[in-house]
Amino acid sequence: MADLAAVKAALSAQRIETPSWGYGNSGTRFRVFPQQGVPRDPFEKLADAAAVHAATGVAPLVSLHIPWDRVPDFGKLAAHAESLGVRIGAINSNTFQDEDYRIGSVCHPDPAVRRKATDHLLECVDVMDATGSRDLKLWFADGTNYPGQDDIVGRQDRLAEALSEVYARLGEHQRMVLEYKLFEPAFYTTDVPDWGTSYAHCLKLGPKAKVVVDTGHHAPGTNIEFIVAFLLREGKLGAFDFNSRFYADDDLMAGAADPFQLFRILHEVAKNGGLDPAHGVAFMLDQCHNIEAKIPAIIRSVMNVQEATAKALLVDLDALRAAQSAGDVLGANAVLMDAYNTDVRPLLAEVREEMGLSPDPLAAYRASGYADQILADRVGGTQAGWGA
Ligand code: LRH
Ligand code: MN
Repeated sequence: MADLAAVKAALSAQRIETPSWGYGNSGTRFRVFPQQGVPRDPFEKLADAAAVHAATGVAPLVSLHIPWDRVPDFGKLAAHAESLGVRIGAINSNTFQDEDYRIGSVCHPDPAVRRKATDHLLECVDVMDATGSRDLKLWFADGTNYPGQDDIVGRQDRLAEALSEVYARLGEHQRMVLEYKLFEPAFYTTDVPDWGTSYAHCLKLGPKAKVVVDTGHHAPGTNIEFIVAFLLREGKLGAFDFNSRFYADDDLMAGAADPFQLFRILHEVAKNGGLDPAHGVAFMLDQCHNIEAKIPAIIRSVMNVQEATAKALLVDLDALRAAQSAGDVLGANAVLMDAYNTDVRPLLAEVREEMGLSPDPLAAYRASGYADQILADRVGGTQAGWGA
């Protein structure tokens, strides 16, 4: 039987990082539907993140994206975060929106473009120095659209060169976490398409380089929890970008499309020490709220991750191991399904109350009046978005 006190302690100690871009306008290539009350700058994005943390108690970190969140003084932004009770987390680079990056950035055939892209990554490390962030989060849109367009091995050489230059720049307590993605915006090759490619580059780079698993970046039918278990065993799982999808990189709310998959992932995380802060796994959301209210959507997503985590922590590991070693296929599966089929909402409500919070974060947010306040305050100016 799971130790309930230990389960509750782990749940109140959970830390989920929310994405600054999740608070801004976003959409698809067909339309971006702006919403009233959306932040106009990184300071207002931090305020929205603080509202999520106030309601949930487990979301004190906000990841930034450069240049979307570029400000003249990142120290001042970090101090503003502190004053709101949150902290700046991972710094995301962006080498996918500049005109020069049409056929690549760090993998581009032109050394001048590669230099520009690498300098941007180095600038992001400067930002980390100013914000006190641990992680440089790297995702490259780099790839090709047609066979023969460029040399696959040549592009890997260029990627490795840029990564090793940036790796050498990292401070003692800093890391780089390398995200992979099967396709889009490139549709023939993607230079970091899968966990194996990211893992291989991270192995070569060294202990400060780890893999990011974005749950929306796999081919349909991929067993993501296998990848998670493998990377945890190797000590190379750096971070998650949680979201969910029905088809491709839909970036829907975590746990919305496939709560059972999120549970299976968190089960591998929980049983392999991934929840232990010493393991250094960052749990981030990477989502876009194209049609739904953004702050409630992020609160709901944090709750979905909490529920999947609670169910994973309730797995009776002794019974599971006993059934597994006995080759009791149905017995072992039943142990996991018992945990998954457990309604953990009363347990989480209790944990929140013991943390001095409302048992229902969404009701707490509604009661805070924050939504009406930002509607009234945020008139005029330019709403934040991807600027794509
Ligand atoms: C790429 C990605 C990456 C971010 C972007 C916002 O699809 O998952 O993590 O840079 O979304
Ligand atoms: Mn991502």
